[in-house]
Amino acid sequence: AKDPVRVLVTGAAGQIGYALVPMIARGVMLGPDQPVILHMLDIPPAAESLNGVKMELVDAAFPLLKGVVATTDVVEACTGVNIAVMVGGFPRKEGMERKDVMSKNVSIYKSQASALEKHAAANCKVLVVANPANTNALILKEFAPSIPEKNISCLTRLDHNRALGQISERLNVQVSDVKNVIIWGNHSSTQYPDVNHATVRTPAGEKAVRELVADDAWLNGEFITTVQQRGAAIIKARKLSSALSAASAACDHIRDWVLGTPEGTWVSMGVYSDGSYNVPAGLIYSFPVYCQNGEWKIVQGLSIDEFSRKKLDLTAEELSEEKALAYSCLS
Ligand code: NAX
Repeated sequence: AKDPVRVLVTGAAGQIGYALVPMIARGVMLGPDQPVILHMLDIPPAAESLNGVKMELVDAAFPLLKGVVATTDVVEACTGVNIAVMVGGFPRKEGMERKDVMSKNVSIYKSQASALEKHAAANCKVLVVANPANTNALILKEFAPSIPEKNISCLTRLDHNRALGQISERLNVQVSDVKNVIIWGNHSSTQYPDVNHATVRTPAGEKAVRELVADDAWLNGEFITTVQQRGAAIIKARKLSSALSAASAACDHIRDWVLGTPEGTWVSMGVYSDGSYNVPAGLIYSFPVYCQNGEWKIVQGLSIDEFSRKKLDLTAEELSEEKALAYSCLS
């Protein structure tokens, strides 16, 4: 039998946490033959509720779940973890300035970076979900210099999956037959959902999404804004932000990272830019990636037309501004 993998979920008493921990304990993230030990962190006001989640995990009698650590102590939470899913953060409340929210999250991610660096297992993989996800991940990277940058990422897989879902609905095809959409840039409304290289599996072979949809006005307009604004549409409908889809996307992200992407299929991940596609180096930016042997690699050589170029640059500019704002909170 395999040794258990220790998975940290921060903000585990929150809504994404509540959807995510049972998925992990059922093997959705790491596979049906991989035992897990869950580490759950939240802050003292949520301690009682966190303990309730722990009670439910015990009550669910998950065969793969070999242990649960539920704590408000960041060192205890981070000790020995192989995977860290950072969902905890400070939400933007009505009337708050962007800078105030940034400042709260910068201080959270700075201190959690140090705890992970000192206490996590060697080669721990980190996924930041909490917003502003790309910039929180960047702060985490800056303050955990001994964690290799290839081990730090942020979640744009939900946006990626939303794009697959929109194409599947529009063409009335199975979502599992659609692949290779791309989310470029920030997990925000400036993200660029790109279908220029996406395909659909049909009985007559693989066909380009552009060819099948045959409506560039929709693909360059409503499709993009629907994906960009989907989070807001969920809030409007549910009076709560996306949770089950975010939790599921976090599992997809880690699963593909650890176990690999299928041959010929890429996914979107927020990763440290090396300057590929003329995206400024030093930002955490969402790119198309292949994963193999536990490592991601940016897909190279895709053609970028003029329309796309502008959109890649716009979301990069927003990330550069966020980075500057985050740094101004440090001083
Ligand atoms: P909730 O407010 O339900 O849960 C957040 C939890 O984090 C709370 O239990 C809170 O007590 C805890 N927390 C706050 N500060 C903490 C700290 N310093 N250490 C540990 N825990 C802490 O929010 P939820 O709906 O679960 O969303 C969580 C985060 O995900 C938010 O930042 C949200 O904006 C972000 N999202 C990111 C998405 C993505 O695709 N990247 C999509 C979904 C979601 O909007």
